Amino acid sequence: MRHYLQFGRFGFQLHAAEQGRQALVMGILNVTPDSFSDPGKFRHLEFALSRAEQMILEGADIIDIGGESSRPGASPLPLREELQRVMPVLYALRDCGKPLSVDTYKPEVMREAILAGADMINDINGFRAPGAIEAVKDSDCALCIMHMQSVPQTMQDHPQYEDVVREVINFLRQRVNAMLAAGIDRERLCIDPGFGFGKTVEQNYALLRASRQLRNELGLPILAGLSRKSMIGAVTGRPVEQRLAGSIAGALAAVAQGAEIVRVHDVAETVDALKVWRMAH
Ligand code: YH5
Repeated sequence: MRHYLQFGRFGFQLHAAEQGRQALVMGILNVTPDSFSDPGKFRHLEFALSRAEQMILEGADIIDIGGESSRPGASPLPLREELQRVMPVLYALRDCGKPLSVDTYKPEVMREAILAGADMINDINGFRAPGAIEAVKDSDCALCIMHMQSVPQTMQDHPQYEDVVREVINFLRQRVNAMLAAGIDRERLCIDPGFGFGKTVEQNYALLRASRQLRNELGLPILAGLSRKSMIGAVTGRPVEQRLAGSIAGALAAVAQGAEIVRVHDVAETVDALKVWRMAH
């Protein structure tokens, strides 16, 4: 199954095996100022831009800009604050030559980001917020629909499913249908099982093993984000700063299951791993 994904100004023939590899690498760009080390409030912007430049040199295909930490237990970021973090980075990277994704679930941020030229909206909430679908429908940016049970503050407290794979597929199908019903072109959509978002370690791996099934049942490309997550830590026994090898194995496992896009912190290492991986296929 080959997919075309419309990415705003860009279009990708996924699995076209261009550039010597078969999956696209989305580099994670967190824009989170630290008020202690950043009293002038601009160093975080400089830092984010140099990190983006580095990821592009390392072979990132997409840059995913996020202002709000969606880690378990994290509290929501006020709208104004999120805009103040994300928008300057988006404007500054506008002409970097790579598609720009914005990781947000707030319809107001989606609208602003699209006006500023974002090529993808990556919503951990699956476009469930009132007004989210309206905010994105009249554009041509790609849309990543992710599954999450509950909300980031409490999602890891008691993840509960009778059949996690079936329930994630049903959720994603329902969201895809809602977006298609709003008139959104199918070529703009990709889906994501949402590793770590209201799932136990076992449930995360059940979803990883079932990724091809998700892709085949829904007929849409898969974006997978496992980089440095607790599902890697749980198996390796490693703290977050020592999860590189485990994260690469996770990315390759997702690609083996048909994932077209992998969302990672460590771009250079993942690109290398995918280059070698591809030669064996
Ligand atoms: C995702 O999977 N994840 S933000 C906890 C960690 C490490 C990393 C240390 N946005 C995804 O990256 N968007 C995030 O433990 C995402 N898919 C998509 N589409 C969380 C994150 C992280 C959380």
